[in-house]
Amino acid sequence: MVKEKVNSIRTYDEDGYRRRAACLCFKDETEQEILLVSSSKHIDRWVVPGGGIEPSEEPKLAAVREALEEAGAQGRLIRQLGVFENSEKKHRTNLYAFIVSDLLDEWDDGKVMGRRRQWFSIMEAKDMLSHKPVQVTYLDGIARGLNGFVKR
Ligand code: UEV
Ligand code: MG
Repeated sequence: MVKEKVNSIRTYDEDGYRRRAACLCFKDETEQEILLVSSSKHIDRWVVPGGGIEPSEEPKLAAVREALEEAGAQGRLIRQLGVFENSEKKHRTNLYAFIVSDLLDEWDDGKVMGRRRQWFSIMEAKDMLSHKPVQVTYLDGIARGLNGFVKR
């Protein structure tokens, strides 16, 4: 199914790269499990929820909006993780860490395109994202101790 976003206008940075924002949606503060959503084109592939930043929209707000639209996830942003470039696709993604507090039973993409969502360990997620090499690098800075505690 092809997604049609009626009200979305793409924005670009000074290099002509499309501006995106995305959230690593963690189950809790231990940051051991993240929520991925199914790809719009291939329902059997998983991606990090995210998408285009709209005109005059703050990157953080775009990231939170995409988590809600694509995953039905509500929660709070806890930090910025950086800007990740996809030189092949010519887009740059502002990435944030987000702690999920609620998963809505009904959400936009669930209804409109049957988008799925699922929790994965960080290691599993890296495997699932191998078809999106830049998204694998989103997880590089996410450290897990042996017993699951984040070491900083
Ligand atoms: C991506 C797709 C993007 C789309 C869109 C889409 O599909 O990437 O195309 O962007 O991305 O994502 O679900 O490489 O990267 O149509 O999230 O529809 O597989 O698979 O070539 O706006 O940025 O799932 O990731 O074609 O640009 O160009 O956009 O969201 O969320 O704001 O609509 P996957 P592949 P490119 P577009 P975005 P979803 P949105
Ligand atoms: Mg998207």
